[in-house]
Amino acid sequence: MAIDLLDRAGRSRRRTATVFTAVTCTALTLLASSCARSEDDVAADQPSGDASARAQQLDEAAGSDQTCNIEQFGMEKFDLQDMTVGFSQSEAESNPFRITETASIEDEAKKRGVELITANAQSDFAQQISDVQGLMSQGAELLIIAPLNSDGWEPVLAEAERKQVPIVTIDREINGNPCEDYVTFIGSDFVEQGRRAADQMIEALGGEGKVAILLGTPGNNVTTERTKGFKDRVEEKAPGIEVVFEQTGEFTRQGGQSVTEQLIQSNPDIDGVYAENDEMGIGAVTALRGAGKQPGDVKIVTVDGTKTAVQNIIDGWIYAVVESNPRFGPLAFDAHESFGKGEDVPVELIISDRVYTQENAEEQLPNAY
Ligand code: GYE
Repeated sequence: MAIDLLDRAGRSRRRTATVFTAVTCTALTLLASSCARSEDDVAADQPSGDASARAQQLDEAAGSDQTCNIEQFGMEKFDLQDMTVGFSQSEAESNPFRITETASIEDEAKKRGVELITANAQSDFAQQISDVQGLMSQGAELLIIAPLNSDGWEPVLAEAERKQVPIVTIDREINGNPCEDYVTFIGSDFVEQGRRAADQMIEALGGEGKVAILLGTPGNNVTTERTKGFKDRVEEKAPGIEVVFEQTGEFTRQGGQSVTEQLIQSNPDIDGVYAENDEMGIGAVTALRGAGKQPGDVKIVTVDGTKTAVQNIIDGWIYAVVESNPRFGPLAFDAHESFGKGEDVPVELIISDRVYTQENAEEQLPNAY
């Protein structure tokens, strides 16, 4: 069954203040009228830890109103079932976000009986460009790309256009023109993730203190937007909090650890650490432990929702984790399927994420990855 991704195109999409009031529904019941429920309802009536509780849910109030269909794109309709799909993964699979994302794409292809070929660029952007070109020359007729960087895709976009290969990008954006260079982007609202991380930090510190930011890798919209959301919210809501240190930990555990070791040297009185992903936050915990700190001495807020990070909330080392759900398989294949049928696909499909806190970490741990 194709999910009508596109019902939502006709709806007004005013962004809501918090995801708790946003209308969400599971990928499997996407846009059926019965799915207009709040995240609270979903959390309340689904046993935690089941597959539907873990599935990505669209935030129907978010995203742009623009849609794309195959006629506008200048292609003939196709049946997803007959196509070979190429998937390009950006980063090494030491990060659970990447492991879960790849598994979700592979599982969905298997479930639907669609042929899939894959490549992993191991965090090397030149490699990713040649990976995607390689996927096309191996016969990929549709692409799902998890981009490492947002800029620099021109050679791939030109070739995809020439070969008429539609692109769906997941988790980070490719800078280009929707419905010309790519069909749709599926991912989180990263500015909102930054704001929600700031809300947790403000609460943890009672609105006062010195904070460090462990930035993600430069060159992608995720890092830029998670930083912007955090800083804007702190400035607006908690002038007593000062960001005194910012450095990239490259989205890796080792990077987060070594940057935090430097931080402890230069700012021994640091009160809070905002790590732009869980792996860096876990690295920060190792550094703080090594410096003789106790759980809770420095308030740590992170983004992703890995099992290790949520366990660290239970253990008292991490204050809160804003989720970034990497289970893209169902929505990515739905998008290609709807597009192939000639339906209107929104050029942005924004998912809603939960927040793990001290109150819910134990109960919600089965939903972490
Ligand atoms: O949060 C992080 C990964 O692009 C949303 O990249 C993704 C981010 C994710 O390295 O763990």
